[in-house]
This record gives sequence, C-alpha cells and structure tokens, in this order.
Amino acid sequence: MKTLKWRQRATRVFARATLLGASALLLVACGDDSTKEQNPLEPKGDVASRQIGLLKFWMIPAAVIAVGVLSAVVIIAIKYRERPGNENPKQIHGNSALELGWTIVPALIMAIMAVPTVALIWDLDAKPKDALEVTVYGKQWWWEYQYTNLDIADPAIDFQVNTANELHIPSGRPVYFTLKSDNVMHSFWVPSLAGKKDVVPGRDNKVWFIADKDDEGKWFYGQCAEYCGLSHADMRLKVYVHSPEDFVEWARHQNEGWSAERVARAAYLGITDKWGCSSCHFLGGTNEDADKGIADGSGANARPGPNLTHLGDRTSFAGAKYDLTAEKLAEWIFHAPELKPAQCDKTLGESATRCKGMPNFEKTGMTKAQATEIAEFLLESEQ
Ligand code: HEC
Ligand SMILES: [Cu+2]
Repeated sequence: MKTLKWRQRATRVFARATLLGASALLLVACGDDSTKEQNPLEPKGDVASRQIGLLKFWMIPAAVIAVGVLSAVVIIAIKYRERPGNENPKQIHGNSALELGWTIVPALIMAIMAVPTVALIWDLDAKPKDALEVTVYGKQWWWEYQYTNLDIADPAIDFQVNTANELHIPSGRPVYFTLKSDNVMHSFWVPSLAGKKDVVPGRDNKVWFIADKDDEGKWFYGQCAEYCGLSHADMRLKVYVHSPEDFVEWARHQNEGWSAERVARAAYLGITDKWGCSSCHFLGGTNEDADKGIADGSGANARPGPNLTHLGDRTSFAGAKYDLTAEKLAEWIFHAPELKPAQCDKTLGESATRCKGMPNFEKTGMTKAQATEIAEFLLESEQ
C-alpha cells in the first residue's frame, strides 16, 4: 500500500504539534492573579529565593542541552530517513571515542551541577540561629501549629501557643519547623517561602524559612503536597507575616483564655456540655489549661480538633478551605461532613466520633438556629 508522501505526513505532524503548543500557551495565559500568593516563581524571603535562584541558574544549561539534543534528533531523523534507493548510513556501533564521549560529558555536567546544589541543601539543612520554633502537625485534613519557644520577654506569656491552619510569623526571623504526623504522610508546602518537605509519621522532619520586612502585612497560601486521603485537596494553610511587634501582640492575644462570662455563655449554648465541642476542641477557659499544649511529646494530640479559642481572629477555617463568615461557619457547625468529606471507619460502626473530621450535628438533633448562634458566638471578638 502506498502511504502518504513523506512531506504530507511531516506537515500533518507539524500542524498537530503547533496546535498542541498553542493550546498549552493558551492555558498558561488563562492563569490569573488569584494564585499569586502561591507562586514558587515569585519567591519571598531568603530560603525560597536561593532555591529558585539555583533552579533558574540550571535552567539555562538544561535548555541549551535540551535544544541541542532535540534538534539533533530531528535533523538525524530527516537526514537519514528511509528513501527508495538509499543504502544504510554508516554504522557507528562500537565507536569507542563516541561512547566514551557521551558517557563522560554528561557525568561531568552532573558532577558540576552537584556542587552548588549539594552545598545549598547542606546549608539550608542547618538550623538557623535565633529561630522561632514551631512544631507542625499534619492532621487529616488540617494543620496544627505549636509554637514552642516564643522567647518573648513577658512573664504573662506562656511559651506555648497552639493554633490551626493559619500560621503567623514575624518578618526577619527564621522560623524553624519540626514536622510531625500521627496519621498518614503529608507534605508541608508554602510555595512562596520554601520548597516542600514531607511530614512522615514516626520521623521528625525539619524545614525552615524566613520572610522579609517587605512582606509584612502580606499572607501566602500553602497546601499539603502529599496525597493523604479523602480531603487532601482541602488541606490548605495560610502564612501571615507580621512586624516583630505585631507578632508579639498576636502571640499575647493567643495566650488569653475566655472570660468567666464568656465561658458561662459557652455552657449556655451547649458548647461545653450538650454538644461536647470541648471534648474535641481546646477552648481557653473551659478546658484544663495544662491542655493548652495540645500536643504531647510523642506527637499524638490530646484533642482531635483545632483550638477554637481565638477562631474569630482567623480569616478561614477547615484547612483554609472556606472563608470565615458567619453563614459558612453556621453551615459547618450544622453539618460539617457535607462541606468537607471525612472518612469514617466503617468497621467501628456508625458512631460519628469515629469519623476523622468534625461530626454531623444535624444528625444529633441540632437545629440550624442553634448552629447559627454558636457560630456567631465563636466569631465575636472575645475578651
Ligand atoms: C468528635 C470530635 C469533634 C467534636 C465533638 C466537634 N468537633 Fe469541631 N472539629 C473536629 C475536627 C477533627 C475538626 C477539623 C476538621 C477539618 O478541618 O477538616 C473540627 C473543626 C472545627 C472547626 C473549624 C476550625 C478550624 O480552625 O478550621 C470549627 C469552627 C469547629 N470544629 C466547631 C465545633 C463546634 C462548635 C462543635 C460543637 C458544636 C464541634 N466543633 C464539635 C472535631 C470535632
Ligand atoms: Cu495532607
């Protein structure tokens, strides 16, 4: 059978490749600014800048090599294509000079590339001086942060602050993270501030980053970058950068518990007894204060849910999936599993508390009005 002429075939392949390339470009152009808080190509702070700097530097030789190899493939394919009457081209099998060449040259290139790469890895692996230390717990599917050395010269401030999903850091000071998990593997990733690092059960991984003074008042998105189950895609986080003074203010406020009056209202709304919120959530003033360091030394947390004492200060909830509004929060308290799927261990029966996330209170008899009242109470700026 006579196939299409070579030229026609080539034109067709070329047209398809062009179409594919153009659609890829179109998709890239469709990206909007809304993801700018999460862009590794716009690094913030020293750690991310050095990492991306190395990547960009090696992109140049990598591009040269890629263009060279691909052009050679195309040229050779065209030049030595099968044509009627042309005999086999000269065979180069067993040509020692060529084989040594294409073994040694790439090995040399790799060896050269390794020098600054390994140096940077070692450099960033060392614990920076005067770092603020935060233990990060990857949960299913949210993040818990335990500040372990606030180092604030104020006896009124306990050295521990515990919060969830939204991380607050001072500018100009390295923040050194110890990553823990008591469940599956996660990966802690704030693309603007540093590369990702796995959060592995039974192993304390470390990572650090630093934000510049210029970043004060800004915030950056992060997210879990290792598939960790049903709501993995909803396991996001935000990093807020403060001036050192504002950071101290933030920490001081996080340390305050609820007033006696507020605790009484929480009891009245059923938060502490009827609905048992405080059995899963730390609520400053309603639980034992010793419980504030929610995480114990082993990495297992005493309470399965986030600390809600200062929920009203946050801008998002549920692994930063939702913006924190009274309506959304009421919906969440009413029937959370409909807003964020959570696996239940079927072998343990239907009990809601066996599920990984927040229980469905609609099923236990809560009304939407009650959920709304609780939501409004939790959002009040507390004294
Ligand atoms: C069986 C344990 C359990 C009980 C009881 C419980 N929660 Fe939760 N709650 C969780 C877990 C786990 C999460 C984390 C879910 C997630 O983000 O995926 C959560 C998340 C939340 C959040 C979002 C917090 C954040 O920072 O993202 C709020 C608000 C909340 N719960 C309120 C309540 C209220 C109010 C009650 C009582 C009516 C309650 N919870 C009872 C386990 C519980
Ligand atoms: Cu995860």
